Amino acid sequence: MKIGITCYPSVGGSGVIATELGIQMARRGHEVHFISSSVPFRLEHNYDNIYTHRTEVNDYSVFKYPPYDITLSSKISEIIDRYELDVIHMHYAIPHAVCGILARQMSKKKDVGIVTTLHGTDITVLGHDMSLVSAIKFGIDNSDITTSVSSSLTEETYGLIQPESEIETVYNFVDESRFNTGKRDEIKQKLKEKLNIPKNSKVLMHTSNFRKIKNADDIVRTFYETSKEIDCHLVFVGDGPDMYSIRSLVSSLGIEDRVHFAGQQSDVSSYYKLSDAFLLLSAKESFGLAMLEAMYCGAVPVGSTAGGISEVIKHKETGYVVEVGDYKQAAAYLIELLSDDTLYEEMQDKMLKDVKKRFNMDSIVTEYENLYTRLLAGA
Ligand code: U5P
Repeated sequence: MKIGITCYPSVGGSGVIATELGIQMARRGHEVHFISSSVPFRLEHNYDNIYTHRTEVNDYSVFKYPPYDITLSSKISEIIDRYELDVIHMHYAIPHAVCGILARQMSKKKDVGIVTTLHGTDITVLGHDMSLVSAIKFGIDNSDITTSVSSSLTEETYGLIQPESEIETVYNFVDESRFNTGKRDEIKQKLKEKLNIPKNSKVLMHTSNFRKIKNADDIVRTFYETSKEIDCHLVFVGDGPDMYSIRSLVSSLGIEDRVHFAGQQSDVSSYYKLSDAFLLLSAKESFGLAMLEAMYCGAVPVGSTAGGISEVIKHKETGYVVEVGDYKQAAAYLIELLSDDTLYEEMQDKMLKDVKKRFNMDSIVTEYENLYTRLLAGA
C-alpha cells in the first residue's frame, strides 16, 4: 500500500504515534510518505520506503495569518497524485482531517481513502470552542474512518461533537525495542551517579510538555508529601510553559536539592529506567503515552482519573489511580508502594505482563493495517 501521513512533527504523543506507525508500516513493506511542516522528531534514521515531504508556509504580506492549512492541503493533494497514494492518515481532526478532505477534493485521485485519528486536545480542548465544533464534525464525518486513542476520548467526542459517523477506539502502543527493562539496574546506577542521587534513594519521575493541563504542581506536592516518609528524588524530563511556576514551587518548598530538571531529551528511556514510579496527575489526558512508555521500562504509575489514564492503569493491580487534585492520596499510595519491596515487585511484574498484552505494538499496528485494507477493499 502507499500511505500518506500528516501529523504535528513536534514532541508529543500524537506525533510520536504517527511516526512509529509510519515506521512500522514501512517495515511491513508499505510505502510511507510523511507530509508535514518538518521531519517528525522520532524519525531519526533513513528508511528505504519512507519519504518525507515538507510544507513551506510562506509569510506573504498580503496575508494577516500564514495559510498553513491551505498550503498543507495543496501539498497533500500533490503527493496523492504524484505517488498515487491509496490512503492518507491524518492525525488530529483540525486542521489535519480537514486538510486531508480538502486535499482529496483538489487531487485527481478521488478514491484515496482518509483515516483520521483523534489524539486528545483536538477534542478535549478545541471541542469546547463552539467556533470550531462544525469544523471538527466536518473532519470526522468526511473521513472514511475515524479512530480515537481511548474509549474515554471516543465517548467525549460523541458527547461534544455529536458526529454522524462511528468512531473506533484504537489504543496507542509502544515500540518494545525502544522502551524495555533491559539493563535497567545498570542504567539506573549510572544516571544516579550523574544526577548525584544516592544509590538507595527512590526516584519518582514525570515527563511531558509542561502545559497547565498536566498539573505538574500536583506532582511536586505529591513528591513533597512522599518525601516526608520515603527517601526519594523527583526527576522532570521535558520542557514547557509551566516550568517557571514549577521551579518557583520547588524552591518555595525548599526541595531544590532533591528535584532534578533534565530538560527536553531525545532518549527518554534511560530516565524511565532510572525511575521507580511515574506520575501523571493531569486534569485532562486522552491516553498518556509517556506513562505507557515508562511502564514498559518498569516504572510503576500513579495517575489521575482524567480521560484515558484509568484505561491504561488497572487500579491497585498495575499501578494506582487517584481523583484529579488528590495529591495526598497519590503520596499515600506511593508510600505504601515504595516501602514494601514485595508489593512493588509483584505490581511491577503484573504491570509489565498487562501492558505487553494490551498495548502490544504488533497487534495495534495490524489493527491500523486492517483499517487501511478495509478502505482499499471499499468496505
Ligand atoms: N518526549 C520526549 N522527550 C521529552 C519529553 C517527551 O521524547 O523530553 C516524548 C515522550 O517519550 C512521549 C511523548 O512519547 O513525547 C509525550 O506523549 P504524551 O505523554 O504527551 O502523550
